[in-house]
Amino acid sequence: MSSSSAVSQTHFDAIVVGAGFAGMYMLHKLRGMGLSVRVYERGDGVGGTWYWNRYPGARCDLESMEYSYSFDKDLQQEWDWQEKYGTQPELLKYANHVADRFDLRRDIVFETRVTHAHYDARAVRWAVTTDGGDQVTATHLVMATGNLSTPQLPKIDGVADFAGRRFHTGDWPHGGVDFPGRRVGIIGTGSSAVQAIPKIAEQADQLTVFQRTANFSIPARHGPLDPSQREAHKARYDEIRSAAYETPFGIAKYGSPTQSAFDVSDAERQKIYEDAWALGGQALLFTFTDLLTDGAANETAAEFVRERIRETVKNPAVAELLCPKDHPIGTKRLCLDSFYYETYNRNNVNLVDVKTTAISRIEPHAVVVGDNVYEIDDLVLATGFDAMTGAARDIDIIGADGARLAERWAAGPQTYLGLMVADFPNMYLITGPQSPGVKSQMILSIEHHVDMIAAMIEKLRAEGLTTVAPEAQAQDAWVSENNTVAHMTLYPEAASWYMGANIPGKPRVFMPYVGGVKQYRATCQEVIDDNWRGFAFSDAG
Ligand code: N01
Repeated sequence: MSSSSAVSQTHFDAIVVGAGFAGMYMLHKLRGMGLSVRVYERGDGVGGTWYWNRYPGARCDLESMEYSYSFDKDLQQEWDWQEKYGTQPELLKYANHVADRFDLRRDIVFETRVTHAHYDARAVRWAVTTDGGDQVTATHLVMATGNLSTPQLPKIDGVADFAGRRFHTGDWPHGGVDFPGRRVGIIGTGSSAVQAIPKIAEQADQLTVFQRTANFSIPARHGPLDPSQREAHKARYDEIRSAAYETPFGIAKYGSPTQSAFDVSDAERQKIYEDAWALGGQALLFTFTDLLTDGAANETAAEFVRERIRETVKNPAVAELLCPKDHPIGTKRLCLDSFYYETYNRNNVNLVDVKTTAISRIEPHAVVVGDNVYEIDDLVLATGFDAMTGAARDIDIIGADGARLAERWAAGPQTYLGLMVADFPNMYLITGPQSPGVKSQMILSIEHHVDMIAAMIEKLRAEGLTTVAPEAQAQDAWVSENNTVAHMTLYPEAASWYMGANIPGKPRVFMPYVGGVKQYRATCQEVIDDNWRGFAFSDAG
């Protein structure tokens, strides 16, 4: 296997699609194994999610000391996070630092989208085509395309004809956007909107929020990172990283709860929720064992949060509209905010319910809801993504015997361990559907998958074999296990992007694995120890 990657080169050991945190580490790892690698990235820089989502207030909802790479101890020690939760600029700076430090850019082709990937069984190669006209081949194809990377325009009449400035939070202008003197409308109240709304409200003359589903949001209690805390964390980094793997969500800070919400008295439960609320972040969801499995337990936490909303928002009608009542807390991604509910006490902010009456149409200068016309200058679409499957389905992927990925996944994604798909030899997914990815500390799950992919490639090499793909039976069993685990929880009760419910016509299938990071890793380890049970390694050449 070669290690050079001259521009004219047309065959590679591996092609990686995407230069976010997944693609960057995959490149580094494979290069370290002596493989020739080319990465294609549609942006003009690295960073993935943190490259595209530049809306005001964008920041991670996991603390930076955990939401960061662990694969290189020196990197971990030398980087000093400045804030408790990484801001988008800080996370992007970190991604660029990693790219520089490991000299990654020389193998990344930017501003280039992979359009086709076709497997040639005779040659045991993937033929990859890009919108830049590249036609290259590779033995291995790694989809590091991210789970929330295909922004969705809402299916509303007239959205394309809006004549003012229009922005999607997931594809925000790089130079930033100023809102002083503007009448702004924002559609959506998910995590992106909850972060953007307070910031836009500070600038705009008038901000109208069009809310279809009220979401639960918890104060982040964000602030600068105390250097002494940072150093104390660094001193125990290995221990903390290991502890994270033993938790349900791969977050050391939030270990496994030990008691049911009904093991304690009402007063004790209230006190536990108050402490979690004061701590901020996701802590509230980690207070009791049954919050995501028992409706009555969940309701105790949900009502606690609704009470905080009613306390915060002065207008009782607005407060009630902001109180989520149609899904258990935590079954849609819990939002983290800085002064979200307080923002509705401002005179320049107006909340419009578009659940009772949906948005009828968008006109060149207005959003129309029933008989009401809301005139605006700027339209912000915080309307989310074609999550988990959108990016892979955007590429025409054809595996062995003409199998089309889009057709195979027409009724919902099918994978083995979220890592590979039957009949798509040597094609790997990083944090694909049916893995814990989006239900975990993402970078930890990325590292786990990259290491597993590297181990599969190493095994092929060591044994003189050429292809690996999951067995159909193993894949079916895993899809079924994924569904069984999901239906033991309350998650499927929410019309969430986890269910594909945010995209009209997308199959309603629960996509992430919610058995927890600890269980998932144990399963993967058993598979490996059983000589990669369920994966067929062969000498197809
Ligand atoms: O997208 P979303 P997001 N008419 O899909 C509404 C991660 N993330 O970008 O709920 C009216 O959650 C839609 O309404 P409904 C995080 O994992 C992380 O905010 O479908 N409304 C919803 O309110 C997150 O979960 C961070 O009824 C329409 C909103 O648009 C994921 O990204 C920050 C509509 C979309 O919410 C996605 O978050 C940001 C229509 N026609 C994001 N169509 C952090 O780390 C859609 N909506 C903090």
